[in-house]
Amino acid sequence: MPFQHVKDILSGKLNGNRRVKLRGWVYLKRDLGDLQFILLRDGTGVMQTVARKGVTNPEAFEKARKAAQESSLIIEGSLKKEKRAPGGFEVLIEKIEIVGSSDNYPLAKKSHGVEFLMDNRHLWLRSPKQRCILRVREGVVDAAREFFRREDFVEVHPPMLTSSMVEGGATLFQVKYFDRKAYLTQSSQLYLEALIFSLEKVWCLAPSFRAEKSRTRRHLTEYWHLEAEEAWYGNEENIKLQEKLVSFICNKVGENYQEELETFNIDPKRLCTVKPPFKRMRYEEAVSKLQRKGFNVKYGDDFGSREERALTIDIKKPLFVTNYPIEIKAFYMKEDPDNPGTVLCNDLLLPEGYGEVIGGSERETGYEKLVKRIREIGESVENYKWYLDLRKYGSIPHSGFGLGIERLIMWMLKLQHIREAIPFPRTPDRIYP
Ligand code: NSS
Repeated sequence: MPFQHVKDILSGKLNGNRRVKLRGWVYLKRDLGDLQFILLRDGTGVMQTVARKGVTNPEAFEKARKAAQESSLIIEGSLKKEKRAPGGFEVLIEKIEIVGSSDNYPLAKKSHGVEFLMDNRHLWLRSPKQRCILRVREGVVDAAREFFRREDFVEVHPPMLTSSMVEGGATLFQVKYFDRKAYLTQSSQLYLEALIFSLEKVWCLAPSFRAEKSRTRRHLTEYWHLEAEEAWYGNEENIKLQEKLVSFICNKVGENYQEELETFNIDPKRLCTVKPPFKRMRYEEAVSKLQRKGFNVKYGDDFGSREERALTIDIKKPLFVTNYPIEIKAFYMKEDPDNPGTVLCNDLLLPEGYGEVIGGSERETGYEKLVKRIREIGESVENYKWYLDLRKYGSIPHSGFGLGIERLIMWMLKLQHIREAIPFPRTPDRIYP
């Protein structure tokens, strides 16, 4: 007899009153003496199963009684409608096989401290909420892929081992590369810039690494970076693309992940109503706003989590902050000819205090200007020879951006900390499990 999945049964694909065969793990056990309830979890959902003394054969009843939380089981039985069961169905156990026992499951208690949960992340991932996050995460990536396909972008695969920095030497992870130095990539941007000369519009989803010592709720040392680069796009088209992408992802997840959202008490409308255009604010206006709120910031200071929180705590829509001063932004950003001293860039800040999720810009195309900026930040021009070649052979206007997947998920599900948005988070204090 073939195995069935819980999802197919609960969705009504398989009718009631028939035999079923399931395999999975004991999510919850209720021992009522003559009744042994086992909530069995497989990769797709949770099914109530029950062994009844006097009805279930004694051998199967005994195994059901013994099966502890998180042991793996194969259960055969008859399916029937049961209003009181989660999902409206119940399986009356006839046969049961304990595939793998599980004694003293470390997470059996109802509540645990965060550090304990993180030490047991490999087990914690089995819990209902964590499973929902993982599903939504897949939904985000799925929607992004659909979006880029519709917009005629080509998905590409840049390297993770690199020979130079993109986003500042302070957060570079150095690795030994045989007898040379190499770095873990901070962003695939420079490689995407090379690839647009071949394919025009490209995107990628890849890990980025930042040796950030800051222990905040929104920093990982390894995160998944969704980046796009567009030939012939100016800053304005780049901004429009970003708001369209974020809206598309939110709408798709809002439509297709209602059950998961419900688990987090989130009304799907919150995501379904995200629509362009987003609000915009120039950097200098943001500084004034922060000063009015009592922040000790002045023109030329970069914003951290606190400032971004203050800018977004009262708003319901994402906010673009544009035209940052050239001194505090990356070397590759193009100076705004209409507002010298500022660059054609944007950060996209998520509402309700969540802050930055995207950094984007139009790229500097002038060869000499780029050489000057590379020298100013103390980098060797030799290391960027290949990148500078892009300005020598058929240079064109172009723009791009990078979105932190975990930050988006964090906002979507109102997570308190970024560590829950990724299966195995890496932070300065944690590289286990
Ligand atoms: O540094 S960024 O602002 N921009 C770039 O890396 C550009 N080179 C991207 C591009 O134009 N192709 O990072 C982009 C986003 C940022 O807005 C965050 O959402 C996310 O990457 N990010 C992070 N997420 C989690 N943890 C850390 N440490 C982190 N750093 C950036």
